[in-house]
Amino acid sequence: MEKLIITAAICGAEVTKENNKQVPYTVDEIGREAESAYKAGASIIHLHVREDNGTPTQNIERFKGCIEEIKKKCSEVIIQPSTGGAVGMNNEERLQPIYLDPPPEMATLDCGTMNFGGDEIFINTENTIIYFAEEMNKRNIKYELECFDKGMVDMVLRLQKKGYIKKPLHFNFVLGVIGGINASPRDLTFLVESIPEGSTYTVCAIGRHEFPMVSLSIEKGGHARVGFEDNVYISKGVLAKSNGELVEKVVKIADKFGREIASPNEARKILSI
Ligand code: KMH
Ligand code: ZN
Repeated sequence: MEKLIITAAICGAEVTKENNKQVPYTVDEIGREAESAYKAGASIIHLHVREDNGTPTQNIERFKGCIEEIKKKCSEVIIQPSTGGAVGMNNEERLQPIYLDPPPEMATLDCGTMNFGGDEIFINTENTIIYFAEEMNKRNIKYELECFDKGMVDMVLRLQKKGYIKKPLHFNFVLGVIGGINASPRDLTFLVESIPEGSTYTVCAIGRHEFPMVSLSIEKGGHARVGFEDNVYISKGVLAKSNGELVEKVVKIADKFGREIASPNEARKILSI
């Protein structure tokens, strides 16, 4: 089977130090967590950034500072800024990291509107998705297609046929968000069977679902994403000491299934970056 690409979502926009005091906010903390994940085997860092007090931001200068810090510590790692940001941010605010110079190699592209727990709505209209895709196309940025539900996969396929979204397609199936598809083997199989041949996919799942769903993806030939954004526990009731510890656990699972771990350059090849 293809080597395994591990993505570490080290920070997120929703999780806080109250959930796990190791959740990084400052530039130094972001650098520390990225390095721990990279050293453990991650080839992609999915990056959100925060103000020092933990407030999520998409500020381009903050991204620049964090990316410089990560590059100092792990120069070869692929950095994938979020264009999802946090619920409630507007499109221009969210898109800021794609205007970095040089542009990032990758960025996320969220593929549909959804409930996001409580009264929250994560808004990604069809026109927003087209606009984000076209802005990324101009800059040759590889999008990771964030699909929280099956209808979002269908949206990607429709926009690919219309020429807005370019192949080869790389999906991230996000399982278990309240308002999205469940984290179950049946649901993951449904998603995997819905994407065209020649596509790649990674899987992440919220909380206790993280390791069972990532294991299933590894077994099926997909890739794996873990990190504090999705889950702060290494096992039931035990907080993870770092993102690196979560990545180490994935490496052990991969070994059981005979999957070798892709370096960042190998990941670039697999993803056609
Ligand atoms: N924070 C969520 C509202 C992404 O990074 O593109 C959106 C999110 C997806 O995390
Ligand atoms: Zn994210």
